Amino acid sequence: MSTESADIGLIGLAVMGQNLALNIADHGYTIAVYNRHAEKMRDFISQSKKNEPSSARLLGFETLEELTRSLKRPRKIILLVKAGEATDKTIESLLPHLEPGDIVIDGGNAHWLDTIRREKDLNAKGLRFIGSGVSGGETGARFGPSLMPGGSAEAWAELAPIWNAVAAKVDAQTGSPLSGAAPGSPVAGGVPCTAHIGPDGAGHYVKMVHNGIEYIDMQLICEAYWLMKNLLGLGSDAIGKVFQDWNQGELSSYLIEITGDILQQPDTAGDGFLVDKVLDTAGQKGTGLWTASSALELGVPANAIAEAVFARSLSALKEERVEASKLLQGPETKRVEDAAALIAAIRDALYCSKICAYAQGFQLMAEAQKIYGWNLDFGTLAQIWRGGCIIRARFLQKITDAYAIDPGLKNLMLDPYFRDALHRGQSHWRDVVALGVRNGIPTPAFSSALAYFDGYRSARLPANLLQAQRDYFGAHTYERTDRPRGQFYHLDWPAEGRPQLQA
Ligand code: NBP
Repeated sequence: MSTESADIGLIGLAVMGQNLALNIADHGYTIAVYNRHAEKMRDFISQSKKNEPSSARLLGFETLEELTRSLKRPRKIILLVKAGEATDKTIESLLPHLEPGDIVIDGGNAHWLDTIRREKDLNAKGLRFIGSGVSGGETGARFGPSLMPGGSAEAWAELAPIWNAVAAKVDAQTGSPLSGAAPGSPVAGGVPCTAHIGPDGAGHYVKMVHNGIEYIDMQLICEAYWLMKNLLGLGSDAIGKVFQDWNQGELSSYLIEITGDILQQPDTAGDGFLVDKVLDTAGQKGTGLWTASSALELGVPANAIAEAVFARSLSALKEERVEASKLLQGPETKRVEDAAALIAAIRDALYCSKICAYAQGFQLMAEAQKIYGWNLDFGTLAQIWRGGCIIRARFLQKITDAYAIDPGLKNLMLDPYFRDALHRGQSHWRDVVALGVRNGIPTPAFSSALAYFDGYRSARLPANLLQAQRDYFGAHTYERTDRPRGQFYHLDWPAEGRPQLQA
């Protein structure tokens, strides 16, 4: 094997690594691959030789020394290993084989603070580091993911040609996703769904928020399904058709599309539809939790995103819920007669809640960038989520448009398009939440998004009483509405001037 012949290297040949390697090879780059357990690498290379036209550009290596020797300089090496300790261990074992200027690219779902630490450590050794979010699961990795790289601008400049080539593409005018003529065939033209997000951990932070939004998007869809099932008594296939229909309009998105498919999938192992047999418990990995806890730490009211994480936690209490269902009573669920009207109302509730969810995600990124010194381009972020990733949706173009009109937009809900949508949909949204409450059907995401909307549009909230309580028991002081901001008062509670209680 000639040395320095490969354009890029990749470590970690599980589902993501294999698919991204094939995608890179499809785009004309020679890629050197390695896996800790070499058998996986050998299987991958031999399978690819049978099935993949671009397999000649895949070079497999059994040692890191051979892998790094095969790479053009400065070396570019992608890590797609299990996030966390495995990433540190892999970097550790790679270090002896690298030299100043080389670039390590972590495509795993790393915590942004780990990425900041790793970049610092590698920079101190003269190496460069890019933490790149990769979204779209295995199909995205194979045929065009959304890629969110964070790191120095000059390291990004070296990676950009490959990242631009392999990323999903969207139409420059409409923002609609473009696809190749055949699976795996590179897409000509279009705007790549990648851009330099910012320094150090910016890419992984943005990927984390993307995943947090994915959580709430999925939960909102589940609540819409559950309301139709319980209030209208519709079968899964009929609800699937509603989602298919919604996918033609402003709710059009990958998640709505696959929901239509999922709901209409017959059970191949029995009667009826598969979804009705799937156990109602959902797990959660790190990124949803990280998004919610980052919001708590930064004091950003991302309550709907957090609710989506809690909804999964509640679903996981299956045995407890089954027991509780025998002991705790709620109202009887009453069927709604006018199916068309309720479906239209649920659609509006879903759209309004989605606007709030995205507003929260973007608020969170806006706050984080102040802490970490990033300068995020929110319109571009929405653009690179338009293709390749799980939350891709027509709606995202409206977010890009909103930030094009006003780059300093404080909250997405204030943009004229979204404001109008909220005004048009809110009556239905309130009806749907009220129906859920009256019938004992939990709608935590719809309800918390509505509470966010109502809270954000309230010039006055009851926090006056709350602050007075804090001053009463903890001398935390308060400001007054009739004096300038920044002047703090304390009362020695219970105080003079209080009406005397009658004996
Ligand atoms: P996994 O997250 O399941 O990781 C498996 C890979 O990590 C294997 O190649 C394994 O090698 C390697 N690995 C482990 Br585990 N410990 C290692 C160590 N100490 N040193 C070297 N290699 C080690 O794979 P994945 O699902 O393909 O995901 C890869 C990354 O991409 C993860 O960070 C994930 O969070 C992220 N991601 C995944 C998705 C998705 O849809 N799956 C989407 C977006 C991002 P072995 O074969 O020798 O055990």
